[in-house]
Amino acid sequence: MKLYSAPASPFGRKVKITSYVKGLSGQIKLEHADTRLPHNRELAAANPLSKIPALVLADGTQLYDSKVICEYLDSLVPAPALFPASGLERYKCLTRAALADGIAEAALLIVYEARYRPADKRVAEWIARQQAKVDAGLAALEATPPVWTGHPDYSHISVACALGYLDLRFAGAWRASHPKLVGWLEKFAAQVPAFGETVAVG
Ligand SMILES: N[C@@H](CCC(=O)N[C@@H](CS)C(=O)NCC(=O)O)C(=O)O
Repeated sequence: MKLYSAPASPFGRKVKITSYVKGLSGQIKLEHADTRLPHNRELAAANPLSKIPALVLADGTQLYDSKVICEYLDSLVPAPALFPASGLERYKCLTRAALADGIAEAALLIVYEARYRPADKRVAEWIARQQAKVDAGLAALEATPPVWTGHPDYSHISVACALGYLDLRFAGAWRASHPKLVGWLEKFAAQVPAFGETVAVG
């Protein structure tokens, strides 16, 4: 399997951590994909949306986005199960993961506003709108942090990667006002070495 990703991607990091937790990292060849290139043909061949992460299987099957890839990897090996199989527990897990992805997506849009739009064309109201989503998402997680059972599930991996992205791109400013989440992330990092092994720098 080939995984198109980049070190800073919070969504690619979800897939990498999932592959470690499932014992599948040795079966995945990492392909660095530069999403800043206007025409990255190799990435476009793996995902017509030219987004990372994208997984290409041995038979050429393309899988994206991060949730689909994580669920696929989870299906390959029975334990540890990262997605509750059914019932409300499954949908609570998926919703928490969607909240975490939403935080990462809003943060990414703020980063892209600065990266792709000239300073005089940036829209402060748009940035504030995305920041409000990040803040509200963090507030919801701080109010009811994920219960830590000692075993990560898919939503835990998603929350950790969203927080990791805020550390990377916003100098961890979230930490001062979210003490419960800080404590939760410390426990996660201690139990899931792949989190530390996938930290991006710069
Ligand atoms: N919902 C997607 C989001 C993927 C995403 O937005 N990835 C970013 C990098 S972190 C990307 O590829 N951006 C390039 C672009 O939007 O052109 C997922 O979960 O995989």
